[in-house]
Amino acid sequence: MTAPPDIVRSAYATLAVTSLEDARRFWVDLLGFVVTYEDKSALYLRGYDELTHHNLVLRSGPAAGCEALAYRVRTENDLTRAEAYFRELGCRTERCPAGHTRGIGPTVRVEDPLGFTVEFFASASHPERLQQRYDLRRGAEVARLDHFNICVPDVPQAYEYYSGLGFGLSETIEDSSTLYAAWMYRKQSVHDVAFTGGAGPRLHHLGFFAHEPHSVLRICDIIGSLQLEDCIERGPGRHGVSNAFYVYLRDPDGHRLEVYTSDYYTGDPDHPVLRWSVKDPRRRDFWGHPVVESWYNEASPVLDLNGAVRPVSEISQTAESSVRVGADGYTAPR
Ligand code: 4SX
Ligand code: FE2
Repeated sequence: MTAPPDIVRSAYATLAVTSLEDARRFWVDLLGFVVTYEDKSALYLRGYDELTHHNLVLRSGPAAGCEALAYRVRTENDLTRAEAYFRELGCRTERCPAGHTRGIGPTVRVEDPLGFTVEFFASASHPERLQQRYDLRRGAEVARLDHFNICVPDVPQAYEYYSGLGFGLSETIEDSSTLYAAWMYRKQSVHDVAFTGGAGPRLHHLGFFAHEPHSVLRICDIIGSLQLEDCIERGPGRHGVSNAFYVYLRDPDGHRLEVYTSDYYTGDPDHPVLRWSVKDPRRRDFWGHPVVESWYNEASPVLDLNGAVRPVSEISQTAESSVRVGADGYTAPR
């Protein structure tokens, strides 16, 4: 078996949106993302701490969907390794020259075994450093992309596949017979990718890091003042898993993002896994607040390498949302 590429971190995602104008109003004007570059067909956005070209590409398309999830790899050699690794798994791969994705070096793009379109890159251009431009910060004051959360019909299969890619496991939700959800990392944080059991492949959300709980509360207040409260889906609250302080928002196409702060370091080689019982009402909200049904059920379609919508497979294990008892409607009281 070919060695997997050395993945550094989750770096950016490309989403197809049906109105670039509406998307710009939401992501730039409201949330305060920084525009690295824009033209008629796409927006390249980053957080205030990001030192590469972008964390998010919004591309105008006929239907909303997730075009790609991108991981940075350590060297150009890892691109060759990625190509060999995914070919050996029987996956469709393609190599694109530098600039095919604006601001990014050569890429290897694959349709991964879970059905997601994944882009690997080893180099990117560096825009102006805005970390200490406090005068520019607006909206949610997002610092950088932190993670992808994906819907998969079979969580153990996703866990096995990402273990093979060298990801570590930080936390789970489980019981004696079922792995309902798992959080996995390459960088030294709780996750770069997490799995939500459900029809898939679909993108559940993009997680963006902010420095302060205040940023999470502030964006909620701004949204309330503008009477845009429909775009707040869940929270704000404190997660059990990851300990993050969070809120979930939906963009005009229904793409979900999370703005969150305060997870923790996982870089020690013997980092212990935290396993939450599916019956613990604090696992998804540490204060026991309900998780809305839409959060479990709705997600973005995934596009293949040709830009066509991928068919989804129904969940093939017990759904976490069917474990139905207790304070949040989904969990058992102790
Ligand atoms: O809902 S959970 O508390 O399990 C959770 C969801 C924890 C961390 C995350 O980033 C997330 O999206
Ligand atoms: Fe998340």
